[in-house]
Amino acid sequence: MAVEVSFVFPTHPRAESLRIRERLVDGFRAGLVTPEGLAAHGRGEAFDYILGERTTDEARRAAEAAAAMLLLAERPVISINGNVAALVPSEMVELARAVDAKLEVNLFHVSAEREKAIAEHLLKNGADEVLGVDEEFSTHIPEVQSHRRKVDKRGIAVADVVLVPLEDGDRTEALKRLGKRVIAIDLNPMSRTARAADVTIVDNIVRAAPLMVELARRMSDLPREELEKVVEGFDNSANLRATIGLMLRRLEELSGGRSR
Ligand code: PTJ
Repeated sequence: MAVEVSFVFPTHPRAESLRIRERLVDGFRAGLVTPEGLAAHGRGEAFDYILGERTTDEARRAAEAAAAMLLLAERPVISINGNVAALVPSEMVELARAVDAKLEVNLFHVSAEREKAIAEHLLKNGADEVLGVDEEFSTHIPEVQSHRRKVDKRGIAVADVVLVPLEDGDRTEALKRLGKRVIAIDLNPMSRTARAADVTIVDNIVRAAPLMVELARRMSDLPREELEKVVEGFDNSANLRATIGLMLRRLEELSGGRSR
């Protein structure tokens, strides 16, 4: 992906956040990200700001449960949209490799050109195979009300565990109705996706993705019973409540006069 000239001074107090934003804008210019993806990122940034732009203990616990769930899965699939492809392409490829999952392009704002561009981008970043772009293997999940209903027969259609980073609503509930286990990465702990998923990692994907790769590699030697204990010991609703509690405390702190 061609990197535009950076306008971010390294000394800027919000340099990292601005760099991430630039990555997304580069992704938009390269035809990976939909314009709505820029707005979606802004919403994520607001939640990240409230969380203190760090991986909380709650997010780490969720990432552990997610890594265990992916390692235990028989047919895990990682769903890739435009924002994910622009922000963490190589991390998603590494994660797929670490847990032996398939990568599938699945877009909300459907576009054949963008599907192709995203698949090529993932291949350039080391993927061996990318599903979701070959019409021959395309099928539909009637339960899903959006364009995301178009899935790959070799991927999401037959998956037992699906990772849906930066999701947009009804699909998680539909995948659950189909008996699949769903892992979400979403900075909004109040979203429908966050509440419907089996495991929700409330963290910025730029931090959550490398953390998941590290955990998946480290946990890959654990016996199945250990992994099962990690999954069974995780309570998504309690974890989300704790995260919302953290946000409230952070807002209290900020209202006490601290700001950046
Ligand atoms: O590429 P497409 O067509 O599939 O479209 C992708 C977007 C993200 C535009 C689409 O899925 C969408 O409209 O999503 P929403 O409904 O805006 O939801 C995205 C969720 O991701 C929101 O809850 C945001 O808070 C959250 N989010 C945004 N950026 C990040 C994030 N969560 C984690 N890390 C981020 N960097």
